[in-house]
Amino acid sequence: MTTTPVLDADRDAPLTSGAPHGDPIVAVHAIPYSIPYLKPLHFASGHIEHADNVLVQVVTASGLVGTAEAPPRPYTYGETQESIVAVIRRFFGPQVQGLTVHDREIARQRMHRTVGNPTAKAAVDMAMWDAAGRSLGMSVHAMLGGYTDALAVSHMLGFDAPSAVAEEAVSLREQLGITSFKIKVGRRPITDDVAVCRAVRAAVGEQAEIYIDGNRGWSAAEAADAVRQLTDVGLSRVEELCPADDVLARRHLVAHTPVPSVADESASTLADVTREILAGAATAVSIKTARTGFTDSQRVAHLAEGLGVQAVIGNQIDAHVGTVCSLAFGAALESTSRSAAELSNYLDLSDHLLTEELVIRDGRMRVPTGAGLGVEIDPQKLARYRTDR
Ligand code: MUC
Ligand code: MG
Repeated sequence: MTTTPVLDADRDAPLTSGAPHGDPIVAVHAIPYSIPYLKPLHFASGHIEHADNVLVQVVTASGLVGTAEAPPRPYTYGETQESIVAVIRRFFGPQVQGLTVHDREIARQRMHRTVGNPTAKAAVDMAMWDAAGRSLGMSVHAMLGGYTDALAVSHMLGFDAPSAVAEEAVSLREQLGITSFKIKVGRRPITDDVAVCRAVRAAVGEQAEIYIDGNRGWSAAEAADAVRQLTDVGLSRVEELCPADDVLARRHLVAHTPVPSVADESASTLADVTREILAGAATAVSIKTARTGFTDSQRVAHLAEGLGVQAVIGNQIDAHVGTVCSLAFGAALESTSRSAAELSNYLDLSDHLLTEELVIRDGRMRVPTGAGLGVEIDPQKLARYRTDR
């Protein structure tokens, strides 16, 4: 018989770890599900047509359930839906069982002995926070700092023809009041993307915020050319225009770009954020709760504040539960609530797992006020979309 290599999970755990005195975690479920997108999103590093996510549920002895979700992004982190399910079932679930939902630092320390797997770790972490909030009758948003009750929303616009992207932006502004747009770029020739940016600016007017994300699609030289051509479009920032591997050229590009350069996939850990910022390879950072959970997103936000760089709430092409996590975190801190947060791409999904719709009104999303994340999973919807039965 083979034994599951759960690592030596208890070796460094403090003697005071919550269980057995509290309400120990007795199970961690990793449930794969699939919901089609009405409108697929195409970008330089990949495309997405289904939310093939993993719903993670942490269950305690008293029956408390905390929920979060992990979105597989193989082109960004190397994770797949299958790998997320496997690593949670085999490593992370057993490592947190026996802890209470308040033992998040111990859970972090145990999970971090396995390298990589950021969205799997983050989902376990956030499910523990959700359960912790429910056990205290408090919202996660309040536990994280509770700075403001709503965030301005920014929408990511994927690859398409200039007129189609411009129409999408106008319809989001007219229907939901959204006035901040991230345009996906990184195609060749660069003039295709320049034309899209110009069309969106002409359609949404001077007051709207526009910024671009290249998902590493260009070389540093192409990126410099594009930034020059886009001067009159009035970008508020640029993100991952070229690979972090272009070390010196990227540093040169960032130094000569007149707006903040956001590190996204080049800075998915605390160490990466520190290195990218101190190397001059980025001058702002994207925080995605989907990859750093709440526990490490707090660390990234505080690090960014200490380094004096802007922290923006990014979107891992999150479905509904993931969006609520980004919202709860972004609105909890003063630093992350300054900029519009990328919260709205769930709109392109054909359905969701929640009992209630998420709402964007006047370009803003209000944080749910209930305990934990303040949203509930509809069991019938989950039964319909889960792919493991
Ligand atoms: C983004 O901001 O880059 C696309 C790839 C990824 O890892 O996240 C999305 C959005
Ligand atoms: Mg990005």
